[in-house]
Amino acid sequence: MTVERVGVSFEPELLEKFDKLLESKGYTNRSEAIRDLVRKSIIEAQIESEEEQVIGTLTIIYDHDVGDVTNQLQHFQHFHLSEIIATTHVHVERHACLEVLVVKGKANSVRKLADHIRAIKGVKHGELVITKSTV
Ligand code: NI
Repeated sequence: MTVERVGVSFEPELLEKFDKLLESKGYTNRSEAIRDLVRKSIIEAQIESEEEQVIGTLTIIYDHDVGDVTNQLQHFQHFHLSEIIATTHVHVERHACLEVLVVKGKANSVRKLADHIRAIKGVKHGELVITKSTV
């Protein structure tokens, strides 16, 4: 892979703060840190687009004793085979379950799917993280 070198100017105070941040995050060189920040910005902009193909996780907490929540979640997942590609279930407490769903598809479909799952009675909380495998 070829690379191009670019020069970036910083005010000394800003550079000092940036270097401290990099040290605390375990970066050993500025270039890798700046590349990661650029990738993050590009991905954030891309996943704003509704048509963009994305991959991610939906982490939910639910109470399996509330109504029909377990059946509804199972049914929903079997109905969305191509978008929900893997799940992990953890029994957290006596009544609380955590489930991580690996999701993929168009950004707007994945967001709608997450909204529907959050809206199921018994699902207390759902956090969607979407990203892309390539920039
Ligand atoms: Ni459970």
